[in-house]
Amino acid sequence: MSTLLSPEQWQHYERDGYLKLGKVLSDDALATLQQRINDIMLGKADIDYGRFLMQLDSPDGQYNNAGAQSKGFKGATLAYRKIQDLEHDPEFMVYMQRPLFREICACIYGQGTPVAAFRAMFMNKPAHQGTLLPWHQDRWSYLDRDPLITIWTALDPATVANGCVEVIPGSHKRGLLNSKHVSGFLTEEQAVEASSSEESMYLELQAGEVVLLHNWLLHRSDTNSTDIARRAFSVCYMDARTKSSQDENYTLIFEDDKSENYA
Ligand SMILES: O=C(O)CCC(=O)C(=O)O
Repeated sequence: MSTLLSPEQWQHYERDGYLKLGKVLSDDALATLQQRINDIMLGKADIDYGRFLMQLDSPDGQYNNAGAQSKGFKGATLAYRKIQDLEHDPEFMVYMQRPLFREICACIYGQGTPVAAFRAMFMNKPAHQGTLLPWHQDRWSYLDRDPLITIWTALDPATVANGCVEVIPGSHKRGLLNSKHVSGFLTEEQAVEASSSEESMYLELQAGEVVLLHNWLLHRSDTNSTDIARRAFSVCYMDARTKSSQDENYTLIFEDDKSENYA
């Protein structure tokens, strides 16, 4: 039973496939994560960089020209596009394990279900850069079941001009649109159709605000034409019993907790 989110909020989430939660990070907690991610990008964090996937931003905004998606440091710069495996960083892990997120996962996967991080990633649109991310749904064909929820936290104001996430409300109900693509990207024809949708909307957020995203919700994001970076932390939580044919190990975030009183 959810205590932190109201039935109306859950109805909104089920209908539209997304839900804005408002400000979840206090100013102090926000400043801590902003500083931490900059330290990681600049090579100043006391972490084993070999455990983190780090991808540089695209020089021209094109998705296919973004840097290699591989483990390890790629140089001291704020121009990273993606940093994954942040569950290995204590500051980000503490945030991911907040009771609010535990409760949301319990509502989605069922009380007591162990929950792992499929991915915990920093998604960045550096000032006057950024990479266009095409329309897609978040699913991966090598998993034996689909992860259902992503919790996306704005670490900077996210606006249309700096490349906030754009969604098509309710599109999660259409099911998987391109089951042939390993990670849920649409075909060219499907993407053209999605782009002409008059129903799409931009998820503009203040820094520290959070939005829940159903993993089948159609979404994309553009480049950044402003002086302000668009940093965000996006965590896809999945049932920890999920099996991957790629032999990957996933970090447990919430243990199998049968207690009714964990919130
Ligand atoms: O942050 C973005 O621009 C998009 C991120 C995304 O696709 C995700 O979090 O699943």
